[in-house]
Amino acid sequence: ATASAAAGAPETQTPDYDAVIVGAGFSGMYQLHRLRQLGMRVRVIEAGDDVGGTWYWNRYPGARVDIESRHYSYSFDDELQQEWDWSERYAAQPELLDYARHVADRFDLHRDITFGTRVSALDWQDRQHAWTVTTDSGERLSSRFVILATGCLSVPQEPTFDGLDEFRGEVLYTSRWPHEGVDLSGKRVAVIGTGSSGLQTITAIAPEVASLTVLQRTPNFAIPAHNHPLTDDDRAWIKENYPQLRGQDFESALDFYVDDSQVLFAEHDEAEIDAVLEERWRRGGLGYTRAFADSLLSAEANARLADFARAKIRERVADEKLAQKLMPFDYPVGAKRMCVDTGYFEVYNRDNVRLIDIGEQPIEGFTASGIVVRAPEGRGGREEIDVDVVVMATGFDAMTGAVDAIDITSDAGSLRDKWQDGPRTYLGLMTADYPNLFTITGPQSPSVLTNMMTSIEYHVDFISRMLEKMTAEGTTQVAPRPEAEEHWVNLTNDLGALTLMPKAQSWYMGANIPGKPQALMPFVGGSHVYINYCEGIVVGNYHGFAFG
Ligand code: FAD
Ligand code: N01
Repeated sequence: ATASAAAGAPETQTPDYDAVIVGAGFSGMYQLHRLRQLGMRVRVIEAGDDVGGTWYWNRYPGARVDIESRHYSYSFDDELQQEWDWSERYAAQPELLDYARHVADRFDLHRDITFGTRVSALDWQDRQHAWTVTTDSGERLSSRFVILATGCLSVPQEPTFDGLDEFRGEVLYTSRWPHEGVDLSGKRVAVIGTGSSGLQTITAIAPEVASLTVLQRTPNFAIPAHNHPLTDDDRAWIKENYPQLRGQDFESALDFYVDDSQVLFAEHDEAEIDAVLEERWRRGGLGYTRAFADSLLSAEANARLADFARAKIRERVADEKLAQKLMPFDYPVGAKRMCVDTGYFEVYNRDNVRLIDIGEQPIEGFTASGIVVRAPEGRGGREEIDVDVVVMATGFDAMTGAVDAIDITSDAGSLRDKWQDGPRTYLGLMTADYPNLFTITGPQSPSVLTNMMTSIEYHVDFISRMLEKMTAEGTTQVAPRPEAEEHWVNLTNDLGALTLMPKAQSWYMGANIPGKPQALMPFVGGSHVYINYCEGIVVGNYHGFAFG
């Protein structure tokens, strides 16, 4: 049932809704606002009990953005950005959730959102040009369009360990942290996972817990945040400069301006290189890898960035052997998501913190009182670590997890089957044979490699413009042409293969989920390139899309 084959007016009555949006994080909220402005009848369905998505669910201690708030915030409404005051350079989760609630109140979004309800199935009705949407409360409704605002990092990865059920302490997931908070003071705590969530949690709880055991499978590169409270003057400056800041964001590779270098590594002389890296380190944040134009293309350039970052770890950790264990050696900088930290490595100078390298001391399982690992080399046998609380900071089934969790079918069969070897999309926005179904920041768009707020706004605007055009023209169906999709899949894969990204076992590659097909999921060509490409497609009368 491709769009072109099914061209023509739909057979029966008007669907219940013009659009159903799945998810009420920053994507779903803005999409609702935009479609309302077009006069569409819209319903949002959200599994959580409030807006905010990521910032509703991830309430672990220390959770905060790794992109400064002046970039990581909505740009679509000037009054909104002028009236909102960020308290810190990098906002923390409670403030981000407040911000999401403020936006929902300000634009009166709640009345069109059904909370506490999960979309379980979507079935395309080719003759009606509409989707049948089924929820876990048993409701069925029809909608012309469905927009998946389901998030790239919204399905937690919950690894199993032998004996976990027998553990009598508390098991907490960073991604589903209890809303009432948890008092960890004086407790013996273990954290499994040293990605961004793990690093932030570890840094925040180390001073208050009795003992902290960190179980590290892969060490991570971390760049200092240099976070600080914003002064009134800072806020005034930001508000005054928003037009310029936002303009720069939409024109940059990462969707936030970090002064991307245009100079290749080899064009620098030796003396310059350290100065360039020191300056990037001083600025802090994710712009570190933009120090050279080819940081993620040239193994030599990348190795230098890695050496420099490792030397910084050495400076921060008193014990040399421990510092060595905390250094990543096995993958290029930036090929796994870098962390942005505030005092992470210094945590290991504390007497109450112990690092277990899972490579040397694998986790053998759990007992009623704690975790069993292999004893340190030379000692033989097992070691039992008694703890009161285990924190799983074990990540997400990223990018495709939330889409795959919904049973999506059309005449072409199941989308899960279509994507069994990896996602296939056109522009990361739609997939052939599943008409009128959009993914915001979907796989094969820049999404997770960028400031997500900017990527979200661009996708929402793209979708909204397309639906406005369709309404004006009286068309009721759109899908990518299979050959356009084939081209885009090949282009994104080929671009990815030119970079160092596939050299890491990362969640970008699906490598963190046992059995998941390995494919580089985000588009690596830069958001500025992507936006220009998409705008070219719009100018070309939505080249590659078939309307009916
Ligand atoms: P989400 O915020 O994930 O919202 C999706 C919503 O859809 C969720 O509320 C979920 O409950 C709902 N949902 C999913 N499936 C269904 C279903 N079947 N039925 C009903 N509802 C469903 N990005 C950055 O750019 N900068 C950062 O600093 C940054 N920090 C992050 C920190 C953490 C801890 C995490 C986990 C992610 C971070 N991200 C960051 C990425 C972040 O996910 C995005 O920035 C952004 O919040 C995504 O918004 P979203 O609305 O697209 O998705
Ligand atoms: O998840 P992760 P995350 N046994 O997948 C380990 C965003 N974010 O929630 O690396 C033992 O990065 C796993 O080990 P390995 C950001 O985009 C941003 O931390 O696979 N260990 C890894 O160390 C980020 O990248 C912020 O070898 C196991 C960790 O668990 C993304 O969300 C904050 C294991 C998971 O790390 C995901 O980050 C938080 C097992 N069975 C999140 N399974 C900001 O700072 C997994 N691990 C803005």
